[in-house]
Amino acid sequence: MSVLVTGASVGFGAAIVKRLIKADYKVIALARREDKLKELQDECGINCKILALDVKNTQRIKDEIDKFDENFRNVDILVNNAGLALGLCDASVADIKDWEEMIEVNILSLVRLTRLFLPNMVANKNGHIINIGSIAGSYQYPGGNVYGATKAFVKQFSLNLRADLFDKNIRVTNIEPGLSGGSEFSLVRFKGDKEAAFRVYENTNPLLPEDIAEAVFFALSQPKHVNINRIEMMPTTQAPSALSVFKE
Ligand code: 8X3
Repeated sequence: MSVLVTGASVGFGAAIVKRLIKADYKVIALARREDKLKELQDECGINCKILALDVKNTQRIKDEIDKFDENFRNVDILVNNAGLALGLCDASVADIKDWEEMIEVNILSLVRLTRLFLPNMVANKNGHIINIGSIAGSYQYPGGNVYGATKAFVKQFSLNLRADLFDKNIRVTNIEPGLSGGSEFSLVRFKGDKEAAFRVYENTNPLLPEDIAEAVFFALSQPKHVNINRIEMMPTTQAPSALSVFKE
């Protein structure tokens, strides 16, 4: 039995890997950057196996994991953490390529991986799928357009999975963080613009990757008869804003 964590090289993913290693899980850390994964493996030891592949390469991921030894190849916990936001532009000027990439990673790769690993969980009558969603899936904000919509998909997909899996001993949890520092999220969103990324967190006290990792561990460590459907979490200093009204 093992856990597969996607997007594991830095940020939430790396923190989730470390938290689960600490709790004695066997963890497969998947990401594109092998050098970062090697650092993670050095820190985590033999209970961590690394796999340097793009999360879009879903069939290859499954094929490589099938070749792992029996401690790792039987994935019964899938943490779909890989995802990204690209741009914060008004919908009328946003780059369509950014929209397509977010749909590709946040939706298509997530559903493909889930579909590939579910049959084994069903056969074993045991499993847990943890999706990393976002508050952007519930609360709209200017420029959030397609990013928020992908996270709304992940939220509803998680709930609908439960409708198919409640009688198969497979749990599904969607974790929905708000403003989160300590990751490359904003650097990626602003295409490497460090100043713009810095300004998002300047003088704030955001969630940290360790907070999200703790929520993952909380969902996993509940008694077997308890399914945590959703965890919506924000920094204490963040709140949804009032409705906007444009006055001419
Ligand atoms: C990250 C939270 O508020 O930046 O998904 O969209 S937010």
